[in-house]
Amino acid sequence: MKSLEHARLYGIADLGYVPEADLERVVDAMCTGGVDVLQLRAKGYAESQIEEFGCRIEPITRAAAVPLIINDFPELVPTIGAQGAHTGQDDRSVSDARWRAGRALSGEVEPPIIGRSTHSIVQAFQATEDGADYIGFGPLFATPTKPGRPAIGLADICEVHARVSVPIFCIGGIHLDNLQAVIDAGAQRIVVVSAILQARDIPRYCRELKSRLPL
Ligand code: TZP
Ligand code: MG
Repeated sequence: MKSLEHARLYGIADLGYVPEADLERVVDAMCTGGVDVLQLRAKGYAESQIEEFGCRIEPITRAAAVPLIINDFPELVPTIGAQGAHTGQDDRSVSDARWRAGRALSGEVEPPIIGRSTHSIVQAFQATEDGADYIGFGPLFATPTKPGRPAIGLADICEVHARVSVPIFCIGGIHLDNLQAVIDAGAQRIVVVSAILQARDIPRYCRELKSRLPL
């Protein structure tokens, strides 16, 4: 399995952009393009439906050695055989998510990966204190993928990297045309949702993003 430490490009298979029937094709394309982590995000869907989506894509991410992260439902991690869960500021705590994602049923030997969304340096610091394995930091730019969440801009990227030691994935409105500005502001790792999912050639778009990220 690819390690979080070496991860640069984090992709999200978001059912807000991916038709249900296309899920396997899109996840396969993202893995082919070289995403280092892949999250399943299905806002508004029932838990049972998310479990089904997860079980459909888990063989694909596993074959590609890409860690599969489940958004919002840590208790589905063992059922699906995923590698971890992602929690937002309004979700359950990191430690609760970690407990729910415990691997009793999955047969995995690695402990689950628990990520946290953060929108400020204070939240980023708190998330690491709380034991998050990685954080999302953003949205850097306003984005329709996360409506109602104001942009935080690029100014704090350097400082958050200086103060936080877990992997930091900058997120929100990132695409090929603004990536250089994000990198110049100090980003080392990124999450990209809509730009990848709306690309005509997903593997190629992922490769382009990765080729511009510092190693
Ligand atoms: N959290 C902060 S911004 C965001 C999430 C889930 C969405 C990012 O999506 P996009 O389409 O890459 O702007
Ligand atoms: Mg959430």
